[in-house]
Amino acid sequence: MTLIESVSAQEVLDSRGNPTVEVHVELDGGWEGQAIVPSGASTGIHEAVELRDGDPKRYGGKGVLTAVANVTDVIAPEVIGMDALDQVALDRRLCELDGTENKSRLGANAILGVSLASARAACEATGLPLYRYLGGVGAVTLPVPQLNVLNGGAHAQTSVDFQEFMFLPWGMPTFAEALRAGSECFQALRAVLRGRGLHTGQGDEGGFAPSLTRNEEAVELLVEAIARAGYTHAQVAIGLDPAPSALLKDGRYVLKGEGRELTSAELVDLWESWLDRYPIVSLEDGMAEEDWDGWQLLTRRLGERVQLVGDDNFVTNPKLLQKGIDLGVANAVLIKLNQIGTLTEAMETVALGRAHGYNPVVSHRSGETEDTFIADFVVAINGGQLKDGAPSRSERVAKYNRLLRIERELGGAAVFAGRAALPRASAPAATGAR
Ligand code: 2PG
Ligand code: MG
Repeated sequence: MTLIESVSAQEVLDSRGNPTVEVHVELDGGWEGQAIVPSGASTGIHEAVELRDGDPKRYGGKGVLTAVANVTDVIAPEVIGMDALDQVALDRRLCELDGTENKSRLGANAILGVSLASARAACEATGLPLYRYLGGVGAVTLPVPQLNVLNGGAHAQTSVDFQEFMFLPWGMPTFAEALRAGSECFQALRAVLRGRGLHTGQGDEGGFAPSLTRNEEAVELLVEAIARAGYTHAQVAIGLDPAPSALLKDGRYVLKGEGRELTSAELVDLWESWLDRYPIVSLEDGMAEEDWDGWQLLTRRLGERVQLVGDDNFVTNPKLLQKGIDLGVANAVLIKLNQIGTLTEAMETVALGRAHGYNPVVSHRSGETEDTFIADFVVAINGGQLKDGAPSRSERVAKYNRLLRIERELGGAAVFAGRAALPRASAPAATGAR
């Protein structure tokens, strides 16, 4: 009853208006599953390959008809007849069919679409909610949301060099209350920006995208918004993803908006001075993906007092995460399903990280869709943190709303991850100033 009977695909649009892959899987028992693949802008160089047609006459070369054809013509005939309940076997088969290290033959967008749509169909067959199917009876943890409320870098066309400035409502009792706090701080931020005559137009992840003269001003604005909304830093803290891989030129970090350049050591100094003065509890990609020495220095200097999340350097890849573990780099790992390309491999990366004290932070991409798979996924793995953009724009809000429904469904069994999700930042030394 759970054997894959048909696999179809089509080109649909993501939140930036770019094409992406949607896959539909049907089982012989009649159950169906669907998935839409997201797409990044500040992608890591070692990410699994997102196959684009390159035909300048369609969508500026960004069409995905080749990936769609790979699903229907290459993958479908090979996976029809497989049991959708055996996700590991399916994902292994998908990797074999591709045959490359980085999924460049069939495309990670084609492969992930099949992997997730099939998981959904199998889930339908069991009659369980997706988080319960994927995670079992122990899947009860609602994540601390990382709400990206001020967008810069590759996600906005402004003078702000750093990409993401986030609210982390970590000290609230439930997910619903955390989301309320995040949303109230977001509205307060709008008022703070208006009060200063700054733009409240939004960037790719729904956060505001004002032009600022100094990157640090963005953090000041968030701090002001938290106070204006009436929250303490023990309730709502701050997270950053500067995405500096895009800033590194000839060994120096070029802050164009500020007209200055920093060495790796100077960038560590900058983060340290921010940690001393602001309630920052999570720093993702404090260094560029290839600056392993800078990453080591950063981890040595600040790893005891703040969550250091590896994104571009690990790209959800167990091999690269292992390299980071061996080198003593970062202390948490970002999990983006399309960076690696199958559900099974993403779960492997989560398990490897956990075995070495690296907490997972599940993440959306800047190009998102109405697909809410990651909301169920983060509950399934008891992940504890979900980075999903601002509480604004439906492709972001859809995931937050799904989590509200899951929390309600779990009732008394639901556990909000809260401050325990960020153990380093919760240490007395780090919170003393707050
Ligand atoms: C990141 C992501 C998501 P993108 O850098 O963490 O916020 O951005 O999807 O553009 O890679
Ligand atoms: Mg990132």
